[in-house]
Amino acid sequence: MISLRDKVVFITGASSGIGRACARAFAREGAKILMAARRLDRLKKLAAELGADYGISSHFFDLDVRDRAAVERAVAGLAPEWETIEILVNNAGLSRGLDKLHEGKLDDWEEMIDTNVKGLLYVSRAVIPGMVKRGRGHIINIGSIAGHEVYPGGNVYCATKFAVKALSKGLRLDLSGTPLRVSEVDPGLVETEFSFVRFPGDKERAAKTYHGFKPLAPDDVAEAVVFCSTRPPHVNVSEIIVMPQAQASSTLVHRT
Ligand code: NDP
Ligand code: 8X3
Repeated sequence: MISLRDKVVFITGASSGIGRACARAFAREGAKILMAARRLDRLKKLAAELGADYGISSHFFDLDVRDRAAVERAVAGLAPEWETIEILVNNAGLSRGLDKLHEGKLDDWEEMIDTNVKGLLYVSRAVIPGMVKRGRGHIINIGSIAGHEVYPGGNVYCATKFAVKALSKGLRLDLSGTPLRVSEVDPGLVETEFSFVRFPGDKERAAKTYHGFKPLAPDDVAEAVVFCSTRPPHVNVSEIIVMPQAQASSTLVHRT
């Protein structure tokens, strides 16, 4: 197993859900945590928790991954202590709506594509050259079961997660011959703010997503992420699909 002690781990979308759980899980291993999201108040609170609970140092900044110039500026402006990113967790992402494609809202499409695909690309493009130069690094993309199976109304969200899959595979090919690793962790239903973001203003519908079965907790996913990153250097966990026991596929969830 590789020790994560004092390694710089950069997590996008650390203000909530899976990203937040990843920050805690890596901090538990003694890593130095670099966090970005738009809700700075949340990151500030989490940074204080990480220090109090695990005695590690963390650094956070406000970032909208859709803003290409801001991503470039933020990564280029990191202090020497934080610029040596060893693990990048590309987690920031969201879904909007569950409309049939021919009835879909174009703004929703733009937001999902800009965040889940272009945002992931901007962050990767800014961070990976440093990893290549240093000859060390691991990129862990958070995909989804939605990147394996399309479900009704999932159209564009699923397309973004299929894109994440293609980008993980493409990156692995392009980094061949370097010591860098590329993993993808693809969860099924995880109870986070995800559904509340998908159905803004409809809390009842959002909550229903998780009714009648035990969904994954963000920690379940974070454990898989940490597992990928702690394998010996010759091991690359390419892909992990992690689902609730009650979820057999994107479309079949046993609810009682
Ligand atoms: P949450 O809504 O709880 O968290 C999403 C995180 O992404 C937040 O921290 C949010 O931060 C951040 N984020 C969203 N848009 C941006 C942006 N433009 N710039 C920077 N950060 C952004 O959802 P999850 O934890 O569930 O989602 C995390 C990832 O997991 C996503 O990629 C999602 O697609 C994926 N996933 C989720 C599953 C689930 O069932 N929950 C299953 C499979 C995959 P802020 O708003 O503060 O910017
Ligand atoms: C999130 C899981 O099934 O709601 O990626 O799309 S699902």
